[in-house]
Amino acid sequence: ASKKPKILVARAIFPEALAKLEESYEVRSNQEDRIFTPEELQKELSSIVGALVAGSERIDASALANAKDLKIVANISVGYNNFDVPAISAAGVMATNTPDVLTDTTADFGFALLMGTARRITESEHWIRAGHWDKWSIVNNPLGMDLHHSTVGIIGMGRIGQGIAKRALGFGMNVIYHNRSRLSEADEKACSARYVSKEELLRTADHVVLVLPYSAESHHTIGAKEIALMKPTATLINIARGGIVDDLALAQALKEKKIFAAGLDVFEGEPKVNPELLKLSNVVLAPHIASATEKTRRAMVDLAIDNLRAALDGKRPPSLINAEVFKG
Ligand code: 8YV
Repeated sequence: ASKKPKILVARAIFPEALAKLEESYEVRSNQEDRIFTPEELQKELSSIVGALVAGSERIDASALANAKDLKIVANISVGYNNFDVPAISAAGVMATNTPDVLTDTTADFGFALLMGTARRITESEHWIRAGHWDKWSIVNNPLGMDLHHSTVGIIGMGRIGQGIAKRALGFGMNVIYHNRSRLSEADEKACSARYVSKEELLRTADHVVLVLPYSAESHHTIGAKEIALMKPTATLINIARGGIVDDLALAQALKEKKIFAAGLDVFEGEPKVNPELLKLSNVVLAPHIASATEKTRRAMVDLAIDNLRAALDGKRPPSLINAEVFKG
């Protein structure tokens, strides 16, 4: 029998990263990438000391019920709404995420979605493929909304929100934001962002970008009532989490042209997408890819591994969420 500590890698990772892990650990890997059922996950966690997981794995009291040897769950993701942190802490398990390494890549994508939505890029491609180009005219084109000199309203002004604000400055945009707490004066200055109430943001922004973490409090931050405050010319971008937006209310509003368009990277109940959204042309859809560049996904896996190794070596993991569990 191997004396190496046993770990679980719950989703497929890059083969080189897996090979390195196998030098130090007995790895139960899941390279076939079939998502575990809650019962399977509970069983998998019962015989290991550390686990690399992703948003697809819900880590709560039930998942941890038999995890007597578990020391760390390392999320390959910055958002950790798949973690019930109090339950993980109660089980004496360290929880970690992957901040910073994905900030710029995710902010880039937020901007890509913003531009693609405002300027109707996917609709334009469909227009060409459907053979409509020969009917073009000055007025009959996929006419979009401008970004330059418009007002962008960012809800959730953490690292990624600030990254979007800095990019917006390059487009001469006016940046307003809303957040649980105000940024320091220095941080506000660095991205020339003005703090406003959520209501003022919704009423005045030409483009609303959502980058806040998901929680019970942020559930349906944007629903019918909030959309009603927005300009009919406004766009809405969600790169945060499904559930931050009431997708059905959004689909209804887009159908009735209450707002101009939406760009969505995340969905309620993903990977399923509300069928009402799929019927619309004024929505740009992406399959949760804001962090998905080769370089960044590798950096996320590497940071999750650094967290796992540190915890199993008795060191403080670099991105520890529940500091109270660490006994140095
Ligand atoms: C992940 C993400 O790809 O980091 C996050 O919060 O949403 C993405 O980068 C996804 O959560 C997979 O775990």
